[in-house]
Parts: sequence; C-alpha cells; structure tokens
Amino acid sequence: MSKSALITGITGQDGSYLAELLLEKGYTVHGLVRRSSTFSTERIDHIYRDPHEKTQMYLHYGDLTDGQALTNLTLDVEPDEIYNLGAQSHVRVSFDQPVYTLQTVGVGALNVLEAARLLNKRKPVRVYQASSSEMFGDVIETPQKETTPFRPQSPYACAKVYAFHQTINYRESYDLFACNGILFNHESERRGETFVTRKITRAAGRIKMGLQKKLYLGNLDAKRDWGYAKDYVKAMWLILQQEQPEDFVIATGETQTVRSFLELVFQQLDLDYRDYVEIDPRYFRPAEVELLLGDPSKAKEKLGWTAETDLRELARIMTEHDLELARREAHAENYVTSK
Ligand code: NAP
Ligand code: F7E
Repeated sequence: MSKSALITGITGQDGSYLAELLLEKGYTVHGLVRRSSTFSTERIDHIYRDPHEKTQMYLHYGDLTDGQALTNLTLDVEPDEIYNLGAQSHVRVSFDQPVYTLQTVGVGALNVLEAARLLNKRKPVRVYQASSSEMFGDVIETPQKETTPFRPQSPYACAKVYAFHQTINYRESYDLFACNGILFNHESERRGETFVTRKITRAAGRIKMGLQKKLYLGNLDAKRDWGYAKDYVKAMWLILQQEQPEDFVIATGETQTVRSFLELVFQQLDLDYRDYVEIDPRYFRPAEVELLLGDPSKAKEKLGWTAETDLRELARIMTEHDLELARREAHAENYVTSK
C-alpha cells in the first residue's frame, strides 16, 4: 500500500517542493492550508492531480495554532509521516510579531507533536520538524554541526529552539519517531520575495527590464550557507526513512556574503550592482546573525545526502526565472499603455 504524508506549510517554498517529491514517490499527500481571502496555493496549483490518477493530493483548512482541529485532522487522515514546515518564517518580521511567531513556530510544533503522540497510540507515525540554522545565532563554533550549542538572536530563532527541544522531548518521553532537520538557508525561484536572495533576483530582473531603478537592502556583510530548496526537501524525506530517529544538519558547507550573491546576480545581467543598490537602515535587525556555515558530514555519512547545486548555479536559476518574470511584466505594461 502507498504511504501517506501530512505537510503543514504546503503552500510555502519547501512545502511545494516536498509535495512534488512525495507525489513522485507514490505518496498520498495531505496539506494543511490557512484560509485567506485570496488564493494562497500558487506554488502547488500545478500538482493538483487528475481524480483518476493513483496518487492524490488533498488540502485541508487549518492553522498550526488550532491544536484541536490539527489533532482531529491527524487522527482522521492517519498519515504515516508528518512534515511540520508551517511557520512565520521571516526573521526580521519576528521582531515585530514575537508572540505570533512563538505561537506558530513554537506552540504550532507542540500541537503537531501532540497530535502525532495520540495517533502513535493507534499506528506508528514519523514526524519531521523544520529546525533552522538560525538557532546557532551568534555562533559559538564554526562550522556548525549537530553538537554545536545554540545562541539564538531573534524571536524566530528562540521559538525554533523551543520546537527543537520539544521534538527531542517527545522522542525520548513517548518513543515517537520524531526528528529535527537543522536546515541552513535554502532558496529557489519559489522563495518568498522578502527574503534577501529573491529580493535581489526579482529586483535585478526588473532593473534590467527598466521596471525599477533602485534596490534598497540592509546588511550586505552577513554570511550565509545557501543551498537549493529542491535538494533540501530530499534530505527531509531521507531523515524520516532512517532506522533510528536522529537530528541532522543540512547545508552545503560553503558560506558567502550577501554582497557576493548580489555581485553574482547583477554580473549575470551585465549590470554593476553599485549603480543600483542603496542601504536602508530599515532592513537592519535589532540583532544580526553575522555568519552561518554548516558541516553536513553526518548527513553525507548516514543519509548519503549532499547538496547538488552550488551558489553560482542557484543564482543562475533564480536570475533567469526572475528575468523572464520581469519580461512578462514589461510586456503586460506595454500592452496596457498601447491600448
Ligand atoms: P515559507 O515559504 O515562509 O512557508 C511557510 C509556510 O507556513 C506557508 O505555507 C504558510 O502559509 C505556512 N504558515 C504560516 N503560518 C501558519 C500557521 N499559523 N498555520 C499553518 N500554516 C502556517 O517557508 P519555507 O522557506 O518554505 O520554510 C519551511 C519551514 O522551514 C519553515 O518552518 C521555516 O521556518 C523552516 N526553515 C526554512 C529555511 C529556509 O532557508 N527556507 C531554513 C531553515 C528552516 P501561507 O502560504 O498561508 O503563508
Ligand atoms: O536574510 C541580510 C539579513 O531574510 C539573510 C529564513 O528562511 O533562513 C532565513 O532567514 C541575510 C540576513 O534570511 C536584506 O540581515 C540584507 O543577514 O534572506 P534572509 P535569514 O534571516 O537568514 C533561515 C535559515 C530560516 O530559518 C528563516 O526561516 O540577509 N539582508 N538586506 C537582508 N535580508 C532581507 N530579508 N531583506 C533585506 O533587504
């Protein structure tokens, strides 16, 4: 019989790639979707299945903060695997909405674990928790690995630390197969447009097409270990296929500054970023994470996983995609003005 999975955050960047991967593997996929006044399923619309196909994707309304409904849903669909990817995932925004961030990221994860604990009494279930390199924060050692102590620097990171420990607590207290993937930054053409890589590729494409003149950014000296989201969802799946539940760092093992990413993208479009970029202190954070660099050796050894896409290739994929988007925008604008 085919396996089934429940994904929270299915409408997000990672949720959409993971849903694609699991459908390809023959899973039935259930996704938790927040009700909103406009459609939020843009990233997954292309994978709705013909009702006659064997593997299916079902969407269910819900919210991570509504534990009762989440438990009802979990007991109802009885997934073999739960991937908790839902979150208020923006670090800068978490300073403006610390309580809300804790509710979705921290209490939300606890709600998922409680639902899994109850289901686990009936049938075995495995849980993946989307932990983050942000937990390392003001790093105590470099590169960061599974044993590196946390020093979180934002409400988001503090909430992720709480969820990380609860995941281990449920594993040890209730014998639940629950694992943390400590993922370093991963990006794609589906990345939210307010994260720095996508903000840069979107702006570069629009500048090239004459739709935008300036790009306002914050700290260009921060260093991140950036990978490609499509590679990283494979690691999520592998983590839940192991014999024993364990936690893994998922990273490329390379780090670069925001400035280097800017250079890569603008050079690709034959532009000099210095002609367009201005620093706006609004994008500085009350506390910054200056350097992240992951050590993915455990993932390589035990999961057989390595990052397949380097930063240059990632920048190329995102830049090409966003140039095409800007072309279409320019075309639509010309069409309207010529009418
Ligand atoms: P994302 O694109 O921001 O997606 C977040 C998802 O969570 C969206 O589907 C969003 O729904 C949903 N969500 C937000 N609040 C919710 C709530 N209260 N109840 C239910 N769903 C809610 O994030 P991502 O980049 O795919 O990241 C996936 C997960 O990995 C997140 O937990 C993130 O914190 C973590 N993570 C990300 C990275 C990274 O570099 N991308 C690295 C480490 C860890 P809407 O579409 O309705 O907003
Ligand atoms: O910032 C700097 C900013 O917002 C990266 C989330 O997925 O990864 C992500 O968190 C760096 C920071 O990602 C702008 O100060 C400069 O140093 O793209 P970001 P993040 O904060 O690293 C982790 C692993 C997660 O878990 C999170 O969910 O870029 N930066 N100028 C800027 N950042 C933004 N957003 N906007 C700027 O204008």
